[in-house]
Amino acid sequence: MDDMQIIIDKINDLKKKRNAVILAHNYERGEIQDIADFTGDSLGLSQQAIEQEADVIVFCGVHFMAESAAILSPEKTVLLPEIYAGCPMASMVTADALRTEKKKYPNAAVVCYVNSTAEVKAESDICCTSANAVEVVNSLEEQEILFVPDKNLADYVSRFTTKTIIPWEGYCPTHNQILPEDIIKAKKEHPNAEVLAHPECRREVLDISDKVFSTTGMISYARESDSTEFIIATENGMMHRLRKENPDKSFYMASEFAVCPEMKAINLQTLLQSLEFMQYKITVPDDIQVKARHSLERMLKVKRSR
Ligand code: CIZ
Ligand code: SF4
Repeated sequence: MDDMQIIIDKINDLKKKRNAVILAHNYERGEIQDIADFTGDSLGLSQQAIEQEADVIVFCGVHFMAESAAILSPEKTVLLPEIYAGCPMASMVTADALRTEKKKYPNAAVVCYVNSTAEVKAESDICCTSANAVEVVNSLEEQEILFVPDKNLADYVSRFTTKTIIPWEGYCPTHNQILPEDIIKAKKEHPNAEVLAHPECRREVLDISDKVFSTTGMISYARESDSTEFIIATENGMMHRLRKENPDKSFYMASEFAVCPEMKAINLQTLLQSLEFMQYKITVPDDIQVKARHSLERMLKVKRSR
């Protein structure tokens, strides 16, 4: 038996012993996605965390995702196998800075992308994900929307609403560095491919893409579409799942640099250690938890598109 298989067997044994469920985000390493009980986007995985009867949720993703699971399932132990796995975009807005900005727009509703800290969620009226951002914004009564922290998602939403969107100056470094030139080059190399882009990409990229989807939207679209070739403008962890689920179709990265180091921080070894030592427990202080849960639960009542 090779070393890798030994680790995999140990993880599966410990998982049973701890009555744990392993959740992996679509951007995680292939081997982590393969060993997980469920793969998906942060919203889908948080909903799995609520539904599962397990005592322990091992969340293979970044900090804000494990935090959301802990907020929505406070009775379960939520573990993040690598405590330093954070989201640079989530760090671009703090609760203090948001409080200051809110004073400038007293009539605005605050919509916060789930890629944000629990403190920021607690300061917001409602959360959204890339799968439901337009629906969430349009579900609100307010005409002015302070949208944090992703300026690119804010800009995308502004095209599907009559509301005034006030964007925060945050962005995802991984998606933001995908450039129109990358798409043009990829299209030249693969003229029959459809371009699927994530709304965290800049407008100039979305403008020359065929479709804009969240990761879950891309997965269902790639399955349903008659096309057999796709150029994918999002984090490269998606290639694993797309290729695995569609062995007869071809997927090309729009940019070879679209790799988020934070989403690659967890490996089989750290996952094993997480189950062995029950680390790292993610908890949210009660007062923040209650307010952040309100923003998340309010979002869950709005139907998701893709
Ligand atoms: O919401 C998520 O999980 C992220 C970060 C991306 C997506 O489109 O699924
Ligand atoms: Fe954050 Fe972007 Fe990495 Fe996702 S891909 S965790 S948004 S930095």
